[in-house]
Amino acid sequence: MPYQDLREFIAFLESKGDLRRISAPVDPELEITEIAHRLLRAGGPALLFENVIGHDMPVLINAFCAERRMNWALDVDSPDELAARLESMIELVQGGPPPGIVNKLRTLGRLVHVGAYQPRIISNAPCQEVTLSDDDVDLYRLPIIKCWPEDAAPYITLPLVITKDPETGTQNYGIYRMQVYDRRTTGMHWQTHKVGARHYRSSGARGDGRLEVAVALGGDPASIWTGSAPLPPDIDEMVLAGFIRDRGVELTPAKSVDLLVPAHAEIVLEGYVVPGEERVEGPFGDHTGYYSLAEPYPVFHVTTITRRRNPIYPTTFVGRPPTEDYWMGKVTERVFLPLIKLILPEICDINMPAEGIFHNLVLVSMKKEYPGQARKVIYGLWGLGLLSLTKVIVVVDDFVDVQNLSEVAWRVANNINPGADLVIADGPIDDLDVASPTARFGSKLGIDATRKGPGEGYHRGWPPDITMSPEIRAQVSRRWSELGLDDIVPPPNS
Ligand SMILES: [Mn+2]
Repeated sequence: MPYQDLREFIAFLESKGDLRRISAPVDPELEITEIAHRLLRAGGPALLFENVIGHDMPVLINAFCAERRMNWALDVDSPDELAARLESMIELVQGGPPPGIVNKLRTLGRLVHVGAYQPRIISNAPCQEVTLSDDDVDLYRLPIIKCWPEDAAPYITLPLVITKDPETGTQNYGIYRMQVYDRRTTGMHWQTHKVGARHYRSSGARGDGRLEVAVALGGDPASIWTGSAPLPPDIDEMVLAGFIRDRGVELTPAKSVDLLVPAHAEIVLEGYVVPGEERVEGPFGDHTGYYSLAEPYPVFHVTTITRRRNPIYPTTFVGRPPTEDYWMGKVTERVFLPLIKLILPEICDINMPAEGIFHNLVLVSMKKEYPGQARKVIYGLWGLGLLSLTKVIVVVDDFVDVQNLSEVAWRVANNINPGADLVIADGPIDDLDVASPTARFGSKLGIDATRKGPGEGYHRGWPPDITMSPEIRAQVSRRWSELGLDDIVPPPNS
């Protein structure tokens, strides 16, 4: 059975010895970050702070910042399992016809409608055991942490922000940070290219006033993760969560807004944003490792809070990579690879190393069959969903292990002829990019580090890799013990 809620996941982590309860008093301002950061760097357990100064609500942090905990969260041995399940489902849905690009895109669309994974609507939801409205709404009663010294305020950092497309009625779930302005208002940092921001823009375009928003804190771990995943706009995060869990997620109607919210969340904030109303948001210590500077963003007005009787407040912090979002994003990289291959089938593997915080550096291996194909991959990725924000794309041949940064550096440094192998282009860039003089628009670099052939103007004959002949390797293995070197290099197969 999949985890019903956050507390079942906490209990599981505890049973694995991978969660530590801390009963000493801790300050939600900076102190929790410093403690959690030290544990993160040490590869330590998830933390449940039970005695947060000024609050009676426990704080969960570091729940996802290890490969093992991400795997447990999604109930897999490795994210490749999920990728394989997704791949076989794609094949199933795709059926017989030759998979042209249009068919492939339809496949993606059809995945949305797989009934077994659709959310189920329930009443009497745990997330609504207590309802607070009007003057009882007070965000300062939540143990919201201030992550870094220059942060403008405390931030809600692990919210599942729920909005509905004003045109189609489809709900979207995204994780966007929320700066607390006062008891009943926060910032809503949905970045330009995120679906929440699209809903906000189209509600403004229609001029019909408020866009209703609900924010779920806590819930089952698969739902939390899917909120962080860059799904195409019309793919429902809760269907993906249902697919991962092999069981539909339970939702319930919110109390004061026309939205469905995860029934097993710990806390739900209900309210609205007004098109055109913006307020300075930031600075915030971001996952770039820099503070993102103050900029205007929409304002979220909280009108109602529902919660469990004894809720747990989940949070995270980001900073110089790797921080927790790296492990959440690594799963995204693995799970989305089959979807990327639907569009660019020559791609073998992808690595988004921690240092590149996803969109700054993407390493790709590909099977090159014709001249210029690496550029096709570069341009293709720059046209594909949120990968369009990628600043640097490095393409290597299929036999290069892109998960091995040393090998990639070696191949790239050797293989490129910079005058011929670099592509510089302009396009949309991430809101958080610090280098471009213009926000959200800037330049990108593609590096073709594949072997070149005559079709690409290279006529010298690409040199072979150096490897020892198999006969000699076998012979030396057989004779290894005789050489008396076992104490330095153990004999093969020992
Ligand atoms: Mn979405």
